[in-house]
Amino acid sequence: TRTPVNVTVTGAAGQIGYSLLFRIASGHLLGPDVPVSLRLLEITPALKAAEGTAMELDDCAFPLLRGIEITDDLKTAFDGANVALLVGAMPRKAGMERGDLLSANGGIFKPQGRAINDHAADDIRVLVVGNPANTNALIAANNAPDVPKTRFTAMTRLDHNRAVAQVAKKAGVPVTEISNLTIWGNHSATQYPDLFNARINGKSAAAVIDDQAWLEGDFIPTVAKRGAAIIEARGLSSAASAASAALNHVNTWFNGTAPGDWTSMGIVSDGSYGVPEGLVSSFPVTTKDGDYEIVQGLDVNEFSRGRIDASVAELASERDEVVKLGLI
Ligand code: NAX
Repeated sequence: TRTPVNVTVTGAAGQIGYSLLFRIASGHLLGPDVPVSLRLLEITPALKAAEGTAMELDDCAFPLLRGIEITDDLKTAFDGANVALLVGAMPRKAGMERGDLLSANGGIFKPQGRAINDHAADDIRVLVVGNPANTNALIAANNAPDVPKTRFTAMTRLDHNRAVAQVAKKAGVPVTEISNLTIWGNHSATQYPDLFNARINGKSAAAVIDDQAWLEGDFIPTVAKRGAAIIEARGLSSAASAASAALNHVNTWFNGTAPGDWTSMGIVSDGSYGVPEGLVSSFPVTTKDGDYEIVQGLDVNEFSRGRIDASVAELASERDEVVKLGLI
């Protein structure tokens, strides 16, 4: 029998955690034949709630679930971790300045990056979900000097999936006909969902839809502001869809993108497409066996260039702020 993969989930007692853990344990993270052992990291006051979730996980008798450990200790949580999903973060509260938000999250992601550096397995792969996801990933990566920076990624797959769904709806086709979509930049309202390189049934999506007014006035803002629309409708932020996207992100990372297609991941830039090296920005990537490569040579028209530059400028200013705060 295969050795279980150690999967660490932070913020395990939260909303996303509650949607995520049951699907990890039933094989949706790594595949239907990969046993997993879960490490749940929570802050001390939330340990009891995490224990309740663990009781329910036991009660599902999932064949792939080989163990659950619940802890508020970083070393225990990341010891031997092969995959880490960093979900727990400090949300923005009313009246909070961006510096306050980044500083509060630095207090979480700096020590977590350090603990991953010191205790995780050599093959560790990290997905940051907690917001501001790109900059939290930047902080964690820069505090783990012995881990290759390529192992730290931020989630833009939810934005990607939202964009796929909107394009499919507009074109009146199933989501399976949409491919080659890209989210560029930050997981924030400045993100740029790129329809010019996307395809519907193999044909240029922008040409098939051919409606710049819809693209600018409807599609981009709907995707970029979807999180706020969910809060408005549900009274709570996206949880099941965020968990589903996190599973997609890791599953695609290990099991590969389809031939000819790609996905969107927030990754440490190597300077491609004019995104300054070192920033954690979303790119089109192909994946295979836990590695990824940025898709090169895509056409970036003037409209796309302006949008990408604006989102990247926001990332650069977040980075400048965390440098100023001494977090990286
Ligand atoms: P919840 O507030 O329901 O849960 C967060 C959990 O994290 C809580 O149980 C809290 O105790 C725990 N936590 C806080 N600090 C911690 C620490 N230092 N170590 C371990 N656990 C800690 O939030 P939820 O709705 O689950 O969302 C989690 C994060 O995902 C938020 O930051 C949210 O903004 C972010 N999101 C990111 C998305 C993305 O696409 N990248 C989309 C969905 C979501 O909004």
